[in-house]
Amino acid sequence: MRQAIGGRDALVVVDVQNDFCPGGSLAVADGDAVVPVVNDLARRFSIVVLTQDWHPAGHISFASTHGAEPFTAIDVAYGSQVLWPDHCVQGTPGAAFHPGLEVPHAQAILRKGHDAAIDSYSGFREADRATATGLAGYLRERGAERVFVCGLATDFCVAWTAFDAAEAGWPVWVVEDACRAIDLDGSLERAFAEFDRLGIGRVRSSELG
Ligand code: VGL
Ligand code: ZN
Repeated sequence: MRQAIGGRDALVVVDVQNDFCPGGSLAVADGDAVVPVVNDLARRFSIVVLTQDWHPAGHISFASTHGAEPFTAIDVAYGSQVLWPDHCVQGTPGAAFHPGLEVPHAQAILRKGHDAAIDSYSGFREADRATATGLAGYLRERGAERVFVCGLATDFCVAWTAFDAAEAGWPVWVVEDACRAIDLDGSLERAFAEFDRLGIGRVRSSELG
């Protein structure tokens, strides 16, 4: 369905970082394909925020921290934690935005997952589901009335960011062609089911403008 984008619409661009693109340590298949789509999409929004996965070395979400295999899961204080290859370590090239990302008018960069003991897929709330990142307050103060989410990966950080935006009360859309998924053990299907349950819309970038 076509939708007009206006000054009170916010775009949250999630984790378009080298480690999630081909050649990166947690590469999402075809992850870099979102870059031109995101660049073009972001030009239609005046409120634009980038999130950046930003872990200290030895982060709780790294398999290496636990001497475990990547893509397995363990129980931690806040529940189940999927263990990933080391990725997006603060200040490393893998944590940098993809060099082709061109969103110079983005006003805020929200770094998440910076606490060694708590992961944060969501741009709004850490994985303990209690620690706020401040993004909701930021968007509220900017006057955002709808939230559009895109980036990497559809079924983890994009999904959790969309879930929390919806829970905070915003109408939310995921811009599907501006996302790519990891798809680990049915995670994409579960994310889509949750989008439906929470009333999160799915839209293509060509429908927005
Ligand atoms: C992400 C796994 C671990 C993401 C971040 O950006 O989707 N996935 N950290
Ligand atoms: Zn991460």
